[in-house]
Amino acid sequence: MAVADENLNTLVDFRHQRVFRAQRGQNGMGRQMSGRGGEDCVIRVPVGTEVVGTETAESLGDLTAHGQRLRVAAGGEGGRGNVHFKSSVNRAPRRATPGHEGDARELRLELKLLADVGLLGFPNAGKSTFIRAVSAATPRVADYPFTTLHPHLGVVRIESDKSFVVADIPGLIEGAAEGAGLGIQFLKHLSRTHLLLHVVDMAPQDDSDPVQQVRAIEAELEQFDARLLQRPRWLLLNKLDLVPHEQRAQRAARIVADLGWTAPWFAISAAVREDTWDACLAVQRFFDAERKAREEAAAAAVDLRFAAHGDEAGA
Ligand SMILES: Nc1nc2c(ncn2[C@@H]2O[C@H](COP(=O)(O)OP(=O)(O)OP(=O)(O)O)[C@@H](O)[C@H]2O)c(=O)[nH]1
Ligand SMILES: [Mg+2]
Repeated sequence: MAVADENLNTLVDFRHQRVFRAQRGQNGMGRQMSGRGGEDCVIRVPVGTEVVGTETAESLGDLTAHGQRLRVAAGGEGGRGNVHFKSSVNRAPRRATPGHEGDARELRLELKLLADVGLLGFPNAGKSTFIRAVSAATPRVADYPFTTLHPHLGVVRIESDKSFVVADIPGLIEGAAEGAGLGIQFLKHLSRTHLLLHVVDMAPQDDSDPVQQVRAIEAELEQFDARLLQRPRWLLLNKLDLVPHEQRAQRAARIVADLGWTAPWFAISAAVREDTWDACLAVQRFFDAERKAREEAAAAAVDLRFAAHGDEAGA
């Protein structure tokens, strides 16, 4: 039995213990006693864990809420006691069945973060700086690549009852899909997000070109999972503060035009928190609209059902 536990954040405990055994069922006994069923073995996993059967590679389920339980293998059944074999002929049977071993099953646990928004970008683009600017999360920020080695989550609280979760993941570089840099292993954390924020350094100190950098990340995404490219993705043109005032609008407009970018984009400075909040408000509006559309679709489905029943009644 796997149980989601919000107090756990990682699967590291499973490095040490890899085999879990539920109890074997007890044998059946005399005196009208059946053997007890084997006790379930409870495995605590972080919220967001997906359990996959290794043999079939089939997902057995997602544990997405604290306390949610998933039966991944059955414990041993108890044996039946002699009373089950009693008949009019044999009133004191000496028979009972043995208890059984439980299922043995090889499983793979995969932890996927439950974030609404995923940050994406080259190392040093300013992803961690952004999440620090807009949430209470405090991932390390430094001027060398691969400062972030593990994903971090930050909650962006817009109003008391409106918030969304952003995942900061390690930077990607060209060739990540083939394992360069920290590789692309972290992209799986983006699989459940609804919106990607692609952070780009719009004022690179070397001669790299922001447009090229966006294209490079897109190519990695496509290689990893083309569906990620279909996901809504907005641009955060970061480090605006490094661009002289009079060039800002023009520089941003040129990048957007060169990319042929049609989705929303924002020129921001994560370091001095310029326009970072505007971007977050837009993200919240995106989720509000998404929720409204979902609710309307659900309401329309109900209407249709009523209409269908109405027709039946009329016929
Ligand atoms: N001037 C300026 N510097 C910034 C801004 N945002 C980030 N930086 C700097 O850029 C460097 C990298 O920032 P990080 O937030 O660590 O970048 P990251 O994208 O998380 O990098 P990795 O974790 O290595 O992938 C740090 O030195 C930051 O201080 C910004 O808006 N303006
Ligand atoms: Mg970082």
